[in-house]
Amino acid sequence: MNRRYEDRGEATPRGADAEDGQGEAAVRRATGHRPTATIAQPANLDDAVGQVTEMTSDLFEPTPPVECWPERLGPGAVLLHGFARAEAPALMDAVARLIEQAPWRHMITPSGHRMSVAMTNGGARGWVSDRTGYRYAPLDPESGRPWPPLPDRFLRLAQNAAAQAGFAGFLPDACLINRYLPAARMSLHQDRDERDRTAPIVSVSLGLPAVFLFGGLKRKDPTCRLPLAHGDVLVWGGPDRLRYHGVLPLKAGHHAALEDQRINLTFRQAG
Ligand code: MD3
Ligand code: FE
Repeated sequence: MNRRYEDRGEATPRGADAEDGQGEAAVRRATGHRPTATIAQPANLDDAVGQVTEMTSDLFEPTPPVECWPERLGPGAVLLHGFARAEAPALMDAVARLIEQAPWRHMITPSGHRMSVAMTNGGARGWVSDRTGYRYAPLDPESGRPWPPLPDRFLRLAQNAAAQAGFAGFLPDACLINRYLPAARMSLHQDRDERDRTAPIVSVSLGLPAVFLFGGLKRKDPTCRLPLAHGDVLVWGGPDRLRYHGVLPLKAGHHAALEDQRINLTFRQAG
């Protein structure tokens, strides 16, 4: 990730918002279709819906129907509404075990600001930031040990989601785990620290809802606001891979399972 703009965001509380304001009039959902199908009634959407229904039906037993539908946001970007919802408790168990090995920490940006989002990582590589810059590192700088391995369940979910969005063969080696408490945010930035940018990024939202901002390939391009709910999975690849994006300050609330938190898993092919 290029967090140069995170610095500015942390210093100026409305940073991401300010970016958003100017282009608001021009903003429109880039999506081609509205959510009109569910697991129970997959009839009238395109093939992708059938695939999602088929590939996720196992996950939803024994408590169907859980709503799950794909929404195309761009040529390489798909929002899989509810895709991880049935699995969320198991994902949270895995996160709880992982943070025993690699606890949450607030990283410091190169300009010396403490990020409002707490982070940790799983996988062969983890994203780190400090005064010297941003990078993917094989060792947790806090412990000097390798990051905890990617739980199998994480890997399967990320690969299934990528395949649904048309990115077969996704093999993430890094999972950055972000924890938002109320007011935490992520300013508009690009993710460009990964070596292979032909691979997509898969992100899983859990807990409190957030408003995601996605912009264009240039910082000044207008942004769209996209509400992200518990269980939503985003896939960004191809021509959308380098879009600017961010998260507005988290609104306080209570989520039945995650209480006052939002947790976001982002899977990357970093090395
Ligand atoms: C669009 N995280 O960790 S995930 C990040 O919700 C990050 O915690 C946000 O941005 C979060 O870098 C957003 C969705 C996401 C992730 C990567 C992208 C959207 C993206 C890369 C390119 C374009
Ligand atoms: Fe990002």
